[in-house]
Amino acid sequence: MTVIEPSGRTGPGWWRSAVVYQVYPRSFADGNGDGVGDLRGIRERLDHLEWLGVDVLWISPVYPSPMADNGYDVSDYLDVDPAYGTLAELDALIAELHERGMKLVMDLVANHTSDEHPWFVDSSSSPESAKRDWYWWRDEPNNWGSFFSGPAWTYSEGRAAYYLHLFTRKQPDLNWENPEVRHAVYDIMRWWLDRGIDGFRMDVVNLISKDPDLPEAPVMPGQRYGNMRASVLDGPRVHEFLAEMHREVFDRYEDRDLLLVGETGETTVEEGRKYTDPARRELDMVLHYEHVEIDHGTFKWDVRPFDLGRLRERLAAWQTGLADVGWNSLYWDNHDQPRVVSRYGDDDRWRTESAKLLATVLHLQRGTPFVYQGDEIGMTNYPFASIDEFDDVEAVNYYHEAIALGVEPEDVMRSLRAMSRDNGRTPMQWDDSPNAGFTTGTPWLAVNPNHTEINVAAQRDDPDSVLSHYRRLIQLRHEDPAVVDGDFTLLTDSHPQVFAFRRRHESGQLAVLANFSGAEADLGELAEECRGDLVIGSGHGPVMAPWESRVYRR
Ligand code: TEU
Repeated sequence: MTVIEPSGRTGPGWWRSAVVYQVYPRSFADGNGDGVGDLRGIRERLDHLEWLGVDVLWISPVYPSPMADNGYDVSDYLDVDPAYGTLAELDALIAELHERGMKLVMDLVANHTSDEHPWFVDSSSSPESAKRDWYWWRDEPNNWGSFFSGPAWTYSEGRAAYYLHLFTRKQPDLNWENPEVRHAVYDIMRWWLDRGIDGFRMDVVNLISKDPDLPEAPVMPGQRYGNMRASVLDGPRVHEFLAEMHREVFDRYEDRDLLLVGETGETTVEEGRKYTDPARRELDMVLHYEHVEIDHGTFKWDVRPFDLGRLRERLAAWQTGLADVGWNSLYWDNHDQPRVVSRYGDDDRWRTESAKLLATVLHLQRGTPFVYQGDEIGMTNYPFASIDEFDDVEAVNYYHEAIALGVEPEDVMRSLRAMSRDNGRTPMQWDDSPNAGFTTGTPWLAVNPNHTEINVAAQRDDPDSVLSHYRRLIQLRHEDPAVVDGDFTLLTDSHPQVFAFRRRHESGQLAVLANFSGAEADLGELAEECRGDLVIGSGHGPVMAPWESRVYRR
């Protein structure tokens, strides 16, 4: 085991004291008035990010794409889609970020390409294609279902065979068993690093290794297709592939402070330790899902009530599981999640309080926090009234599949309202003007009507705003070594309302107390923790107000 010490702002482990900000380019800021966010828009908003204090910007894909999945279907890895701008503008963004002391991390979608990528066009053209083994082809499909409803196989006329796609039919899965595929991906990665970017967020990287037999999968009650997870998640060669990627790519840039983040949906703590163990040289950190599936039943659309006990237990498991080896990423929201204030907080009466509380408990855990655009002002879910208001392929496909299976339309809508990814994709709310300052044109997805109240301009100069709170938390990470390196202990595993933990460090310790409820909470024995300086919060005494959060340092 290699322990990385100390966690300075540069050098090995620099990302331990860093905060990442995720931009979903389509919805962040529109610089040319066509209703779609773009690189110019991002560049015009860098003051906001610098003022907030974030260290790293991760942008969701801006590569040329038919946009079947909003850019997670890439048709050219070495360019920028005209909807977002040009390569020259991306170079300018890199330079401008570096001038401000920030880094740029790009999304790398390498589990699959677009079906319009030249590799797939070639592979599907004939069984004799030189790229015939670059994707997963079979004469007969197995019973797997796609993550986005429907079968995971589509027939290709040119090839007279079926190809595998774990997502939409426009996202064929690359065959990582083929070394030519792996080396083509490594070439792309080096090309971008040579251009000056500072790392990658690797999309669904724990799906790249499949059980090569592609065995039939169990069909769950009420489902039409087999659940392929056991054959594709954290597959047999995934660690080998990531170690190879590290050797072939990152080892060549050892003098640079890069960030290697893997999105590893539905992975376990045990696998997370392997992915992030510095001695194994795979990834710096993983984006796991357990804490954002607390309210899922048998599957994502089977929405269950929030359960504090489950959340606390899963977060603590990752904290303690990666305490002696590896490193956590910390996030609530991203472009695939509904807004956390609506989900685990209260987006009505206690909106500001619950947004601050959620920020506090996330940022003060051990790990690298990720702020998703709009988190910093407490953006909420959108009041969807009809299926026509949804854009996301996952939501639209699920709607049609569920209706065909006989689920009542109102039940489907209830699921979509709570869980749809479109909740996290509505335009960023900069001000109270008609399109929230996002665009001067017609926004591609509706702006949340609550932008008149929830927006950056309204919060920027208010010391009690959610925005000021985020800025304070980011500063605290930069200043307080206990936030970065302190250990983590849960202070209660049974309080029905309170999530409380301690971060102990040689420089002192922090106690974080959070009342996850709209009722007062009696701290009981936890009141002993209310000692030292109150660095976050304003409450006192053994009873916490609804959605109150406090942090003491001693
Ligand atoms: O997400 C991975 C992924 O598995 C999610 O789509 C997840 O299945 C879903 O949100 C929960 O049901 C990544 C990207 O972040 C996402 O935007 C892409 O759609 C997906 O991969 C395919 O590239």
